[in-house]
Amino acid sequence: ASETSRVLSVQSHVVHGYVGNKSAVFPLQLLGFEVDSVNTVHFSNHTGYPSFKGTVMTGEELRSTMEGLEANGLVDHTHLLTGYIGSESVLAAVVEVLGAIRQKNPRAVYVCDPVLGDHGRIYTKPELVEVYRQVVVPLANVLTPNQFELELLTGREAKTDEDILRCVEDLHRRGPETVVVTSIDDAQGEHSEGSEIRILASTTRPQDDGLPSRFTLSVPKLGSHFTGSGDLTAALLLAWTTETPARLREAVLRTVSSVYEVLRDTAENGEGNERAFMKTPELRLVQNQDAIRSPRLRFSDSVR
Ligand code: PXL
Repeated sequence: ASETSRVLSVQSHVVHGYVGNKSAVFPLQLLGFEVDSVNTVHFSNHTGYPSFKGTVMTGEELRSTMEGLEANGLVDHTHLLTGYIGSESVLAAVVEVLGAIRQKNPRAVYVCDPVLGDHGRIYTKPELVEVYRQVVVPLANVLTPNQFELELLTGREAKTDEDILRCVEDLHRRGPETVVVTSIDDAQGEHSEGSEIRILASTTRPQDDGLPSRFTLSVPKLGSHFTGSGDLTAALLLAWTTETPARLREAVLRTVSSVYEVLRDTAENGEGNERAFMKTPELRLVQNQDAIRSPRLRFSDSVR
């Protein structure tokens, strides 16, 4: 980032492994961003393991933390980034946090990954859907739903390309200038190897590269699902859309290229944890700093 950007990242913390802030903070720092992190949960490991232990922050605790920052003049962020949020009370407090940030800096950018579920299954509290729809979505500048979250946030089906475009239009009308649908699964829920997922990006901001403000790109699906890859994607998208605010295609290609390289290397060289019966390894972020800092651009020829 040219002028130093300061991100407030409100996400999970895990002692072991890389989801939430553990997969967002280090990559953002590598790309030159100052990051203040609020840990909404403090867990031993992610919830995909056979068990986990830890504590969950309340909305009141988040408010109190913000009061501490405000009392010392430390609310001076250029960006807010949020991911998985476990309760309505924390989500309500997040809205207040954004209010406090924008009071100091009306141009502060909110990058919201509206984590609700995937492949037809809700994995947060269902009450959150309405709060995201009515309160959070209109406040976000950049929104990164998957295909299922797109349906939940718009109350429409998003099966065909026509459906998806209608949903994205609907979201633009309600607030976010940039929407990136992070995984369109044309195999409809099949985890079939060798096939592709598509990503659709759309912005209402005029582009200075003369390229369309809406496009899809296809990325090969890797064999397994890696926990934390969505958190990494949202963080990198924040970084690269800040770097090239009027060139969404470049920002998305950089993001997707980095994430692909990290996942490919994790699939190839990562080790699952035998004792925890974990077959999917943790993301290899530390080993892939170059891929994060300067991604070798891939997939340019699959953009439509
Ligand atoms: O990557 C999403 C995520 C965030 N936070 C916690 C998780 C997960 C995914 O499993 O367990 C605590």
